[in-house]
Amino acid sequence: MAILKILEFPDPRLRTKATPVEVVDDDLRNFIGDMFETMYDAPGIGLAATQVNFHKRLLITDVSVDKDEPHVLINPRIVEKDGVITTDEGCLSVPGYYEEVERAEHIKVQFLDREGIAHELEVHGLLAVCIQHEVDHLDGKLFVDYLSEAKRSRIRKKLEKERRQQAVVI
Ligand code: GNR
Ligand code: NI
Repeated sequence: MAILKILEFPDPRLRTKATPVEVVDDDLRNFIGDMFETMYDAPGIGLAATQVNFHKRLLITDVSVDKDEPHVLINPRIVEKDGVITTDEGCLSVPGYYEEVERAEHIKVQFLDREGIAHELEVHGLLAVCIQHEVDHLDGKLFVDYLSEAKRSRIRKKLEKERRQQAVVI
């Protein structure tokens, strides 16, 4: 197992559109293990492969308090969306910033699990929000894209400045 490096906004690699997973094999399952270790270590409630520079359609989540409800969604497809929910969203690729985002409150999603078996899941609330946030990553989209240009560029400038200062220290 290994903790993977998480790409941070405005890294252009976060804008990559991920392509479908074609084979679910042991290599992929090992990588999924590394993704869970990375997500729980961060800590976060979700992680898309895009964030760890792997551009295949794969995401994981665990929104439980006890961190004992892991979900693996390979080639996820959101086939129904209903209702509206506003959440204070954060992102491991936009560290330190939280902003309100509106999404569907209830979704139906089709996907393969880590054995390659097809499932359909109906979820609502935070898990639905998290899956939508992760599917956005797979399409190269970030929650800051829902904010005003002014807010997004303020966040980008602050993160770029922080990174420059880190570069000096190291
Ligand atoms: O850890 C995370 N918390 C979170 C909170 C509200 C809405 C979405 C999220 S996902 C985020 C982890 C992450 O960046 N996943 O891509
Ligand atoms: Ni994110």
